[in-house]
Amino acid sequence: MRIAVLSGAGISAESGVPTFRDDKNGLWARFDPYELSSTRGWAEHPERVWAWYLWRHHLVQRVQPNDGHRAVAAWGNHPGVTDVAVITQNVDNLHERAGSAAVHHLHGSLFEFRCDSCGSRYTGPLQDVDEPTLELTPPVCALCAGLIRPSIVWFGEPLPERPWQAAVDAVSIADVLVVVGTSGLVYPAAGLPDIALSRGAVVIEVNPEATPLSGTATVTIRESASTALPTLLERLPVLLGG
Ligand code: BV8
Repeated sequence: MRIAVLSGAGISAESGVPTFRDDKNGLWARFDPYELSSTRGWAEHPERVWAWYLWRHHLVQRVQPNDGHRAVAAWGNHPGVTDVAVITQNVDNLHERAGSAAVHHLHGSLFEFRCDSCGSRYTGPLQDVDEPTLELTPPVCALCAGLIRPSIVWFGEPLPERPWQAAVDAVSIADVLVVVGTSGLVYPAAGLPDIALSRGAVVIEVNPEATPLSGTATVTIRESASTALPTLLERLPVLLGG
């Protein structure tokens, strides 16, 4: 059985990583996250955007993967499972730290940085933030003096070709697609389950809340990721009415 997983911020919520909309951290609560993670937000307030990402970079390093991430990483050893492809909208590295090998980051990563002008990868020093700071000056590129930015896909930016194609390929051959912890509002990622459904693959949604996918998913499990995922494969026969 080939499994594909599409995860969103909800799978990391139980690790203590605020979801995209629910980050009530005082400093940025008054800013619209869609504004902060957009090309316009970066153009207008690079110091504010840089400080927000560095704070999130700091937070993720101090939390651990949870039972949901670990369950997904263990599915590759499950009898009958021949392949597990992890597609994530998240910019944290918790799937990797839980042991998942092939993780396709559709929206980039908090741990990769590049020059906003010449695109060259940045591996230089970062300010170490222990407290949330509202503004920090981004480093400058040694090659062209452009601003260093996180290698994250902002609203209005195209998704990176390789992870996107890998995601489309994975949902095009999967027998089961598990969609976990995403509100299913952000495109083109939110269109991936439709590809699986159009082929007759089983699509299982794991989310305590209803989403636009709930009406079309084969099975909807109203549970948290760390509750549902560890026993999901064992429950498949019952879930699918076998
Ligand atoms: C693009 C990085 C084109 C930033 C993010 C139609 C087609 C194509 C594009 C569009 C379209 N319509 C509109 C667009 C534009 C836009 C878009 O989709 N807008 C939305 C708002 C309508 N899309 C784009 O701009 C994309 N680019 O299309 O480019 C293009 C082509 C060529 C040339 C130029 C341009 C780029 C989108 C990527 C944006 N970047 N992330 C960052 O993270 O800082 S998206 C960001 O928001 C997250 O990654 C996440 O994917 C999304 C939503 O965040 P959250 O709500 O926090 O998380 P999530 O949605 O996952 O919801 C949490 C869920 O978890 C909830 O349902 C909750 O119930 C559940 N949950 C909570 N706890 C648990 C749980 N579940 C399980 N267990 C729990 N314990």
